[in-house]
Amino acid sequence: MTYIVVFTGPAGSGKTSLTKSYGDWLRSTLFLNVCQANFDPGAENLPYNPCFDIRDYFTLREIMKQYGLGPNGAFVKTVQIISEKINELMSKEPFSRLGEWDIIIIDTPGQLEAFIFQPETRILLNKFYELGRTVIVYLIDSSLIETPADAITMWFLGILLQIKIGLDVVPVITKADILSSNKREVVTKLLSSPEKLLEDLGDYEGIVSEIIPDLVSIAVKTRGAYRPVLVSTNDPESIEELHYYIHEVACSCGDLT
Ligand SMILES: Nc1nc2c(ncn2[C@@H]2O[C@H](COP(=O)(O)OP(=O)(O)OP(=O)(O)O)[C@@H](O)[C@H]2O)c(=O)[nH]1
Ligand SMILES: [Mg+2]
Repeated sequence: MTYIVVFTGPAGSGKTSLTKSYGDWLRSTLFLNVCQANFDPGAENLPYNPCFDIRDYFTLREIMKQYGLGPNGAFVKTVQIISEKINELMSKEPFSRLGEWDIIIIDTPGQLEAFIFQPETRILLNKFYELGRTVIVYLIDSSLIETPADAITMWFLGILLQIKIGLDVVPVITKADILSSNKREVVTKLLSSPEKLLEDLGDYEGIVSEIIPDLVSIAVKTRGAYRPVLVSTNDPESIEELHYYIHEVACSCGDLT
């Protein structure tokens, strides 16, 4: 069965870079038949050679022009168009001949908030589930995490994604190479024992001070059995770790803790 790995995450979290480096690693190390598929109609330059490119059908710029929309409105429109054309798109390579591919990596658009809040996103992601053994990875950008409160907020974006699409999402920290040891501790706590973040949250005033412990307890409840995986595109060992993590999740075999 073909594996489908979908990289999602906020703008600039490293989806495209990871699509490239994970795909390259799978080819050079495991000699797998890998397809890197671009679903971002706004992408300008891709560092990989896509086997599917949504820009062959339409681009963000074309939609802006055609519908007289700004970039965000056009982006919302592109998600709608993808869902309307879903059957047509899935009848094309690589989806039409899945058996030829060991793994398809899906690079998604940068505007996660638009992507999450579009009901059509659910249609697209569920389609992947129908086609293959699918893992949706939510990338948490190290560079956006300065404090424990930042870590909790990033976690919640992932929870929102899960709620909206109704599917499990696996968190992974990106850009591990730029983490100082303090920040590494914060992100590791976030994924392994979020309750410990409470000790480091510091003083908050008013309603926030009451909400934060509740948010942390939801993070504890929703953490699941995921182990902290920190990747860096220039560190093959971390890419290998990511791969075995994805494999375990896809097979639901092995202990993820
Ligand atoms: N230091 C470091 N930088 C990285 C890493 N991965 C990505 N970047 C940088 O982060 C920036 C954004 O990377 P992209 O791969 O374009 O991120 P993206 O999520 O595809 O971005 P959008 O599609 O625009 O949302 C680029 O400048 C990358 O070079 C990493 O592992 N380490
Ligand atoms: Mg990208």
